[in-house]
Amino acid sequence: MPELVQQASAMLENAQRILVLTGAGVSAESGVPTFRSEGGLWRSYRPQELATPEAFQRDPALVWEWYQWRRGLIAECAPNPGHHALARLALRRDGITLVTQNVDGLHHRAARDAADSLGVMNPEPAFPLEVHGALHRDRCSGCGRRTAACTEGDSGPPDCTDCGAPLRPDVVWFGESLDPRVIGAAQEAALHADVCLVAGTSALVYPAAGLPEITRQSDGVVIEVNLAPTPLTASATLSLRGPTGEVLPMIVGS
Ligand code: BJW
Ligand code: ZN
Repeated sequence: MPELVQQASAMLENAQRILVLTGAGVSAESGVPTFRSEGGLWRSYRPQELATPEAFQRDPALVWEWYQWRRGLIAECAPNPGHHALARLALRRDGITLVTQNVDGLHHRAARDAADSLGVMNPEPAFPLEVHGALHRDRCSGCGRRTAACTEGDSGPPDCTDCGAPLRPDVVWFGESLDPRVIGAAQEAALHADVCLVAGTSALVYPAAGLPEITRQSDGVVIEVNLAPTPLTASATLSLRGPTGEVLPMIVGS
């Protein structure tokens, strides 16, 4: 492991452009449940009943209640050393594109903390492309207008004040298209990256899971950090086994 850490650090140090792709594992040490690992949400809940447009049409109150519960959980969580290390990396160096599948907003919070502690005015370079949306926003299911997440509405989703359709969390459900500008920017960054650093994702959900392959096919290297093997492991240049909260600060600096 120390040798792999050294190799990964050197690859990152020498890279001009780095794409970092994160998943739920990066927030696990903050107390945010993952989806598919032990204790993950999809081990107790069926995604078809909660995270599809059909589920929301069938039972908007159930889906809304589940997301309000998750918003409450996330409100109790704070960024961990993995988030902090990535945020500081993005503010210290040019050429870093952070892409997250997470909807918890913890990378944003880490970016603001890092900007404060480094005395940097603008935290934006450390804000990730959020390819699966963000829980801190709602979106109207009718007209698409985005608003800050509603903290009320325990008995079901509130109605849009513009068109009267129910609000929903501004996240991407199965079978829904990702915002083409957001996933397009991530794919562009993957194409030009010398290194794709993939942290805490099962790499099962497409198109996000295809980003490392784009880097690899354009002669970049892929470094994976995960507690367990994934479909990416076999083709990764380096695969580091361990918690992201410990391994990321070791390879990108803290
Ligand atoms: C640690 C750790 C620690 C734990 N340290 N590691 C190509 C092939 C097959 C299927 C498809 C395909 N293209 C599209 C599809 C369909 C589908 C898909 O990919 N299905 C597969 C699952 C089979 N994709 C879609 O539907 C996407 N849309 C789309 O493609 O649009 C075009 C289209 C339109 C119409 C019809 C068909 C296509 C949308 C996907 C949206 C995913 N949404 C969710 C929910 C978001 C909202 C919410 O939060 O509720 O996104 S599902 C869930 O999975 C969430 C996550 O972002 C995503 C990925 O999960 P992630 O982050 O990888 O977490 P886990 O839990 O899976 O893994 C955690 C990992 O961390 C594990 O490996 C652990 O070992 C590790 N770990 N602790 C280090 N401390
Ligand atoms: Zn509306």
